[in-house]
Amino acid sequence: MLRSRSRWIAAPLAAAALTLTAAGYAGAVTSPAAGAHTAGKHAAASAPCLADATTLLGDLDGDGRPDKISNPGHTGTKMTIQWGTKSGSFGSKHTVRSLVGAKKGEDVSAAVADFDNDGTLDLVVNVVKPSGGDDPSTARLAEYRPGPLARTNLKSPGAVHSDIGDMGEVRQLSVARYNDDAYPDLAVLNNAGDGQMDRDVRLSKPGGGLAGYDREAKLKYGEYGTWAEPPAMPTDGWSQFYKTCS
Ligand SMILES: [Ca+2]
Ligand SMILES: [Ca+2]
Repeated sequence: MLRSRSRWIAAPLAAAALTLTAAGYAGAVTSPAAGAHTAGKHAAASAPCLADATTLLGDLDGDGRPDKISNPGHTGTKMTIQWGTKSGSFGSKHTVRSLVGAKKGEDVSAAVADFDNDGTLDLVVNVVKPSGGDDPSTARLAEYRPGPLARTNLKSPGAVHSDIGDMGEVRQLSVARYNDDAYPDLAVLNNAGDGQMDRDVRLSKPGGGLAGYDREAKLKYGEYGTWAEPPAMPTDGWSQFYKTCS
């Protein structure tokens, strides 16, 4: 509890720091309870912003420095991360696929946003080996990982199982804005088997974080299609929640 409370306190400070530093580097601002938890060396980060439509700059590992998250095509399947450096530049590209330890033949889908709106970006990740047949595979790994995430493997001590990969084969993940609150929602392109492809959704919970499967939400915001004509996935999720970097 202490950890989450201190992060809630840190968020407004991060927002204030953004207005003070045009460069968006808030290294001097530290959490008031920084010494109380393991993130003591971490500074509060500035708010995430969009470098372009498929590139988000925001703190993913909690060191207070913006990291570069690239999501070509908004599909979540080719996402890369470059860690922010002390000088304000970015390190080499790492694929999410390699960071989460995907094996040969497995497909990885990921979505990054501040799903709980605490100022640090979070990750939803699904790893599945496609069945290649009529019956869809289920996920080997499907997790919601609240940031900060470990640089080496994107793990989070607060990770919880996500049910996105329990009933079908996740093909794509995308951030969306379905219900009108401050928290990002998730769109899931799901291979349901036998030629069926649907768009499932996971809505934000009151107070943040993602709820589980909800039939009513799927009927309201989802869509049913086929392998030949899959439902469209949202591509404006990030721009609904993040401004263009100044
Ligand atoms: Ca960082
Ligand atoms: Ca967060």
